[in-house]
Amino acid sequence: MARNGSQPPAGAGLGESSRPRRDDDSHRQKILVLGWRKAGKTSCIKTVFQQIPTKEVPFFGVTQKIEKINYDSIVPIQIWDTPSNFELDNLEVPISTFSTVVYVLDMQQDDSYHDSILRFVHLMIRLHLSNPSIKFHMFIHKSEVLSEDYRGENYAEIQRTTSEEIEDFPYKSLASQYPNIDLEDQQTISVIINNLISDVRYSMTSVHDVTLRDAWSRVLQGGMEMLPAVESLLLDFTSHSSADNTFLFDINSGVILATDNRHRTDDLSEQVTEYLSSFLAFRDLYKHIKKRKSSSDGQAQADGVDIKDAVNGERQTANNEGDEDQEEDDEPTNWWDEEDPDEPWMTQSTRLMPNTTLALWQFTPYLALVVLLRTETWQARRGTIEYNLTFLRQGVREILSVV
Ligand SMILES: Nc1nc2c(ncn2[C@@H]2O[C@H](COP(=O)(O)OP(=O)(O)OP(=O)(O)O)[C@@H](O)[C@H]2O)c(=O)[nH]1
Ligand SMILES: [Mg+2]
Repeated sequence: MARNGSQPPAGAGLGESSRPRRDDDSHRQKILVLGWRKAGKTSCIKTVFQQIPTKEVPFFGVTQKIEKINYDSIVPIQIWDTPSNFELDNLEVPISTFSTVVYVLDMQQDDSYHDSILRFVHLMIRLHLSNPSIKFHMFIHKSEVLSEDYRGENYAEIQRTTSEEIEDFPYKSLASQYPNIDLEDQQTISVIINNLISDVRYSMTSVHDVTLRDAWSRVLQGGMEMLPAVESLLLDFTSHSSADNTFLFDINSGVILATDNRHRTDDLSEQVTEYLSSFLAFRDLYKHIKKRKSSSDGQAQADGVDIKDAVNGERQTANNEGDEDQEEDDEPTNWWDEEDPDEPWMTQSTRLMPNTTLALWQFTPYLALVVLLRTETWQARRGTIEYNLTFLRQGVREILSVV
């Protein structure tokens, strides 16, 4: 797991390196994170995208000014963490800069969440009128604090109140600010209301469990234009390999980027996410694996223990695919041009129950593939599965190269 022990170098992300490198951040999708004071905005961002341990969450200070957090995944993103007194009018960039807004609402604050919902609805309407393609997510946060019954009740109540407030909003009061939209016309308003109500995605979240990663997974997937193509490749792989489910993970954040969507349930995604984060907790053990070039014959070999050796007691097979991709040019043009085919990628399998096995392959420096399948299929068809994997990997590369 040679490259996983540390954070990827800034600006060396997967998506980013598939296109010309730029010093500015205009190529990043911008995600604006808003919310009431102490709702948990900074915690939602930093525990996932900067891997700050949950125990440090109580010590995040008050956010005083906008902080931009860059993260390189399939799609390079920039998350804007805002102070609670943030006003749209103080934004120094046009609203069209943002692809997505995440509104964090503290679900345990029953006394203030109605005010927070009103604020969300007001912001959402103004953002939507300025940029109708913007996507809205509400993280109903700190959910682990409430009992299960109470949590479900609050969750439903917050969604219901938000929809009601969208319906009841005095749209006419914004008519002078948006002269191009006829906010006096009831039919126009009805269309806006319907769009807004159906567009908000709600997620219950907590920094203490996998729900937060799941919510970010919905946010990131919403911004991936290539998602359907990747999903259909995963589906193809799953059926040709007689597997049950396949998940493509962003390794550093532990966020699912795509799945085959076959018999998938939220519970299953949560279990697989949990598995991956538990497994990656051991990543530091392997960070010293590095490739050693033998001076005599130029052969590369792994130095130290690789994950497969450690977990399964088996040899790591060198990953020889991608040779044909190596171009003569000195200038790397695609991210895989920088990949070393002899790099000891991590791979691991776990028998979860007598009949169920989870297998994991590091797929690129930043992506891991997790496959859930029957143990007997794994034992009988492992060679075929690894063979299919080379095609899946190639397919994903091709999709990413045209993005
Ligand atoms: N129980 C619980 N507390 C949380 C969770 N996430 C954050 N908190 C707590 O909420 C408080 C505020 O968290 P922050 O992330 O600083 O909130 P913020 O919205 O960025 O706050 P400001 O920047 O001051 O507006 C901290 O004391 C955290 O410990 C969670 O999932 N569960
Ligand atoms: Mg903050």
